[in-house]
Amino acid sequence: MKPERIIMHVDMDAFFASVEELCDPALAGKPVMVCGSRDTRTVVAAANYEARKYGVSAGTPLGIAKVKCPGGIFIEGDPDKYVHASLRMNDVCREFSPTVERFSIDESFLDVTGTAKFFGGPLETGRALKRRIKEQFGLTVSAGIGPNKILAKTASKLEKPDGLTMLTEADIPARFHPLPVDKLFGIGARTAEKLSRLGVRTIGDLSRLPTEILENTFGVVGRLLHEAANGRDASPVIAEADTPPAKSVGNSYTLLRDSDDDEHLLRVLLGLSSKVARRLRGDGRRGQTVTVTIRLYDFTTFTRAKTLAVHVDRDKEIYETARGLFLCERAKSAGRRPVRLLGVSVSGLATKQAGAQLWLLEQNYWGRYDGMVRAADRIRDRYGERVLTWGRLVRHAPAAQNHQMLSHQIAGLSWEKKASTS
Ligand code: DCP
Ligand code: CA
Repeated sequence: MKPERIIMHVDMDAFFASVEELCDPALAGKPVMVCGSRDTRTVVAAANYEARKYGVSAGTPLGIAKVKCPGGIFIEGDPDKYVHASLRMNDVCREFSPTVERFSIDESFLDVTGTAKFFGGPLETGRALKRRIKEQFGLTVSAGIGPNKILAKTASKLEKPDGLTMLTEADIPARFHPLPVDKLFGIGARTAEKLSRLGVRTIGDLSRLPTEILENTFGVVGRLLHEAANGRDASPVIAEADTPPAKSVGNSYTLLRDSDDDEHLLRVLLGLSSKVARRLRGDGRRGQTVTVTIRLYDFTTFTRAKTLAVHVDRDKEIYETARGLFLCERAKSAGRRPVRLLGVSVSGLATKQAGAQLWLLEQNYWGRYDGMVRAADRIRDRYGERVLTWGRLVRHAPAAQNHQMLSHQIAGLSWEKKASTS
């Protein structure tokens, strides 16, 4: 018989807001909310626990948050910084098990069945991981431990923030079943609403509902719901190395305001091309087909693709191709109508070796450029994405608006930070 699994779920507390507090110690103890651009399309993305006392949470519209928490500090989010912090946290998780699945920007599952004994048992492993993250980065996380993903994820929520909770099968009747059904991993608002029409309030109510009723209402998902409500889940933790390689690598960006300014749109395209190129290089892959997506203000969407003669992973080649496709589309169907979203992706992927037939010939031409790109990638790996970028993007960045760029290094996490000089 297989030994019972030991699964840990790690969830950063008030993630974006906590990273901001790390950047600026003056924020400690104050209500902090991270949001999108100050003037458009914005809701609170993360509220620290101090701000939550005023009734603000993720998804609260900015206007309402300002009324509920008038003395609060509102910070424009900086996704690159959070991704950087997230990757560093995941590196720490991998010190505790080789089987780590990144589940979202601030959540990971670890299968510690084989490794927990080295740390003195499941709870000791959780304590050691929390201590390591706290000491190295100054951030708190909540960890949940259980025999499967469902119980581990439920456990991590029970004592937030800075929690460490274990749910075993024996805890199911007293600690799992009394929870509201929408706390069950995988139940969204619509399923919760359908369940409430069936008279289901708690996870226990769901576990007692005959499977036939669930299957009639939810189809095949019905059986899974029944299993989940009984604390059973056989799904494995899938380590990144076990995930089949993606067929394409892409990034898209919704503009803060719709724009018909092609110069501005091309700068966005350059930023996206650089990101995609960097991800390809990070994966040791190159791609042959570049695709550009243009979504207009009214959600009409155009995609155009071009397949190149060789596989590429350089910012320059991807951007030049994306630029050609973009300008061609602007001259035709997309006209000069305002754009809402731009995307760049590269497909037709091959490993660098397979895609490098022209490698020797190319080396003479690209040698110094590639050396520079490799050095830049290493610097970004260490200090975050924003420390180095194209001059063209810097000149037009919000930095021009009374901001100076400061390089920050806080307890092992380093990045560049905007500081208002006005
Ligand atoms: N996030 C977002 N928009 C949302 C919800 C979340 O941009 N509607 C971002 C900000 C969060 C991060 O994702 O910091 C992680 O989401 P969580 O739901 O885990 O929330 P927090 O980490 O902020 O808080 P908690 O301590 O409850 O986990
Ligand atoms: Ca979180």
